[in-house]
Amino acid sequence: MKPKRCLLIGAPVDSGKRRQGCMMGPDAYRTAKLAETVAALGHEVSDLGNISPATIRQVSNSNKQVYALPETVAWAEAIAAAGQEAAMHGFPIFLGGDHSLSLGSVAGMAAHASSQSRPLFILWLDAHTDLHTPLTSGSGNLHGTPLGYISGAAGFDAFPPMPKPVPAHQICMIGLRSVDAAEKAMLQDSEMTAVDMRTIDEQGIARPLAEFLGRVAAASGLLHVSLDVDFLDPSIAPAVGTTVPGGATFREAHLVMEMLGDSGLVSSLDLVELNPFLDDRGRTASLMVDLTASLLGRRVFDRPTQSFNARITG
Ligand code: 5AB
Ligand code: MN
Ligand code: MN
Ligand code: MN
Repeated sequence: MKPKRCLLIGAPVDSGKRRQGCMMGPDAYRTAKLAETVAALGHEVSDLGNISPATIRQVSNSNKQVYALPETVAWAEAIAAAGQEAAMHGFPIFLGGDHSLSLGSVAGMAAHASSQSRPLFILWLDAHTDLHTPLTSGSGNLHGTPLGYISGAAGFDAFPPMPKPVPAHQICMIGLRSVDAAEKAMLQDSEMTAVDMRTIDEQGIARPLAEFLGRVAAASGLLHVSLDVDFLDPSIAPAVGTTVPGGATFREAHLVMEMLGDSGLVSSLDLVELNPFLDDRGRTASLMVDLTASLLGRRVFDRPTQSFNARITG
């Protein structure tokens, strides 16, 4: 793998849901030696430290259930600005923080992609679709809304307008097993690719991923990967507030990251939803670090690098 310049951006946003703890995520990744692990693979790594939210403004929403909207908007603004800046200099890795982080990270990557005249593709590795809007969310927890915002849904007036909403056919979700009725309705007539756990059971995880990567490659797209801890089965990744049984296994998760690494297509990464307060002696944080290592080139044996594209395009 060509060495990358990896830029670690700590974003301890914790306002996307009521249960606290994700604020400890960036330091848990540091404790689990993320920077050292990535550097040992031959990459250059700079830890840019933790960012702070922008100034909190009074914003409101007609859904009174919505929790901590002004704080979450302020975080999204700061994360988008830091991300867009970092993307000009290297490969941003956003250390969350809950999944409301992606309201900022993807906005930043969309602005970057647009400045490069490249289409942005999104891979969402998650038990959930996160397609709500501040108007449809039943829980009022904004960590369940980033894909709604990213895809240009209405109801995000409190947030800066998405620089360029990501077209539905450029979005792929893998790992789904908890989808709300309103989210199903949004998926109904949409061109988003939604891969649930049953599909993975029946076809394996490699096939739908390869199909999506083939489309990213054909469009010369940039690819942002958003890895929610709850993509993983809770038996291997207990440190998350929203556990759903029946998630990706250890090998399924590593295979996804290895294929992503081999594709050479990934341009930015979110590590989100880790709640170290719920962890078991740091094992979830360490697994997330190991998955990042697989994405960045750690292999048992090297494969011929061309095999992936040959298989897809040939
Ligand atoms: B996560 C739920 N759909 O809206 C909601 O962890 C869960 O970022 C959202 O994927 C889970 O509260 C958000 C029930
Ligand atoms: Mn600069
Ligand atoms: Mn999520
Ligand atoms: Mn989730």
